[in-house]
Amino acid sequence: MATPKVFGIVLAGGEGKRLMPLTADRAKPAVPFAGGYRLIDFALSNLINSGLRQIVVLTQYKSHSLDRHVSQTWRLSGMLNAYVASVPAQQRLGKRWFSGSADAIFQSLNLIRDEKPDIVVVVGADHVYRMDFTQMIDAHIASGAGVTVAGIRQPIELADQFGIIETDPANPSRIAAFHEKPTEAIGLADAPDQVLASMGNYVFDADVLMDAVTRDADIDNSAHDMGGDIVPYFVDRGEAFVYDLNHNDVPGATERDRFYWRDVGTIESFFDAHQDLIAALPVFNLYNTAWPIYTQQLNMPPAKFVRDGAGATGHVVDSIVSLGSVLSGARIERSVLGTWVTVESAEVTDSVVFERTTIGAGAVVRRAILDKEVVVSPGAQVGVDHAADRARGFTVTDTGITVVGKGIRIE
Ligand code: ADQ
Repeated sequence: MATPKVFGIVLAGGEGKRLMPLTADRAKPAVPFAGGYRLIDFALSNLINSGLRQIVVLTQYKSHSLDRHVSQTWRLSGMLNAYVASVPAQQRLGKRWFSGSADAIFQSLNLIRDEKPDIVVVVGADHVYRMDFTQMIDAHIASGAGVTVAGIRQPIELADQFGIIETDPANPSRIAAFHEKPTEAIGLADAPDQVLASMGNYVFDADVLMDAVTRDADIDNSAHDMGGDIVPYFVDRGEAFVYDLNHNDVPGATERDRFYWRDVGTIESFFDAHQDLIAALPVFNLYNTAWPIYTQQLNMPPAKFVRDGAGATGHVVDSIVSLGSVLSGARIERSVLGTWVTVESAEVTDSVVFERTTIGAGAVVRRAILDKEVVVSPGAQVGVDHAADRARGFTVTDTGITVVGKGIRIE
């Protein structure tokens, strides 16, 4: 095939229940991450860096801030027919919303037909990673697969969160069995404590994808789910192949983040993924200019670090501080601060703070996630006494992470 024409579909309609309260009024792909980014920026940056220029984002649940972010940030050139278009569920085929990710594609087939691509790349919208899809597309074309599923090794105890791939011993690229979120899994032959998980990223020949979701739409007892229904259909026919992320060579990757991939579906994983960003030699390096992660940085002044009113200096280490923030005598360690955050002479450790949150003098914030526009009053404490946090209605996870929802004022 000459250079194939590739179309991108980003599935961005999931609810993200396990990230509550951060998804109380935004879709999971719109959840802020790493200061000024949103989760969807990782998937979109990977597609753009891989050369795709026609991309649709299928949205459904609480899509307003996601839609606004995509339309404001991801404006490509109309002249070159280059676009990232956010497409809400529209009930084009009857009075029903998307009933699953495969149905979202089925209801959007007109978008594929309009572009007439050779290949369609379908990706999720809520993972932090770098990946060059051109390499996966090459592998897909070389194998002649119906679908190629991106895979990555994960600890076996996480098997129930993913689609689990068993490969054919005679041909390790071919998927012999696929179990969507199994309660029990068998470890890999060379690593019994690991499984090969689907990353939720797929490459299809366009006509094959269109046939599969159209066929699936007619099956009454189907959940119309990419992982639960479409992939198993190809596995049963012996036409599903896996592309292991370990074969992906991304420009500028470090030894540590070469094969980094994190599903940030839970508060714990969201919190841990932030900790992966902040070390001098981070587990995931945001500073790789050869494969940039894009977002929109509006016109904002630089972050500023000053003494507090009494002239005392602050201390900021192993942390990320975003544009527009002002820290006055603040003591910040192992934390990620979003844009326009102000911190007086308070202590903030092991925390994630979203945009426009203010933290007053003498306050203590430990192991907490503060959503946007939270006000921590002078002297107030968060993450210090979990019983008190729960009594105030905050979410406290089993591992002791306190989450404070958007706009809450803590006295
Ligand atoms: P999950 O992420 O649990 O597992 P799902 O909830 O379907 O599967 O979400 C996949 C993507 O589709 C997400 O980006 C979500 O936002 C989106 N999505 C879900 N429902 C949608 C709808 N109705 N309309 C539009 N978009 C929708 C999947 C795979 C597993 C794989 C994991 C990897 O099913 O096999 O292991 O991803 O995280």
